[in-house]
Amino acid sequence: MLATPDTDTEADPAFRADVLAGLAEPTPAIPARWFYDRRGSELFDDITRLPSYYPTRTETALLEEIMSEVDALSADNCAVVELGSGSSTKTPLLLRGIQPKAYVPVDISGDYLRESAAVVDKDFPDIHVYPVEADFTKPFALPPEVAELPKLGFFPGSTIGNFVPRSGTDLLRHFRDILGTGARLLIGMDRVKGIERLLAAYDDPEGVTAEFNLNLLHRINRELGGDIPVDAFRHQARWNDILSRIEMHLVAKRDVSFSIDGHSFSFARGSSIHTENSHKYGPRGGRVLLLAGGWTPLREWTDEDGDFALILAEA
Ligand code: AVJ
Repeated sequence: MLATPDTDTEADPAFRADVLAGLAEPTPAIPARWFYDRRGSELFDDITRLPSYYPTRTETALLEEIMSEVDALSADNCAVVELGSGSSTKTPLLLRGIQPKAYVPVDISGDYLRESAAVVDKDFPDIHVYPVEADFTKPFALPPEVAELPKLGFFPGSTIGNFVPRSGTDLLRHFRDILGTGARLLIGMDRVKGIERLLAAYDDPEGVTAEFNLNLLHRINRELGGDIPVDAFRHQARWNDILSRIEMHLVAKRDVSFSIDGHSFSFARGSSIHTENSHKYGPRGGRVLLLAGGWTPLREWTDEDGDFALILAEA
């Protein structure tokens, strides 16, 4: 008998399907969620520390500033459910500020999940930690231990901006279904601002965002057996005004052909692969999005310059 193949080295079938289907579209595009392999997650951490990438530090400072107000508006002994916990530094701020009874980090990456759960468990001995390994965009169950506790969803980072409004409202409704009527949600949204600052945040002079974007092609080569000549593509950030979003693209510097797992693709010079949307909301637009998703805004905070908003809403 032959030994069974080593499944650890097999690519995620969903990644393969998204790449092959996305590149064959008339407007080639790959969903932004595939940026985050180990290298991509490291590069994103580097992005959050760049001088031109204002969102992370603005949101973190804002969260610190408003914590006592959030605490006053939150139920005692609640369960904080963090949607996509990643390697967040914002979590301890919230936990220290409102002292919940339980913390439920939800993340698709088991590694990150165990890491953040262990850190919280050690630093907050009074908080029960119930990690859930799940894709927060798909149905999942909350641990039965938190069933009776009031829920506070936490969705920072402006991750909602990655979703086109139609799927963004679907996602908010999905959160409502999971957290239940009466739950609260603290959500971060990046605001519309001057185009120069937006473009600089997504095309830093250090070239980290370019590397983050191009890493997707390396990942395809690594995991899906592609032979993409990565140096034939360059990073581009565009402001799409009518749709109020930053788009990231990988633009072909020359005519280029490659194959992925037996499938052939050709890109003419100047054509692109659309790799990310990052929607920016004005005050009204952000609240309408929440309302359409089944959440009533209760309070909204921004930093002095109005660069970033945190909104507390109720289901
Ligand atoms: C993690 C989705 C909030 O859109 O600003 C940063 C990802 N992409 N630089 C964002 C990202 C390029 C980021 N989010």
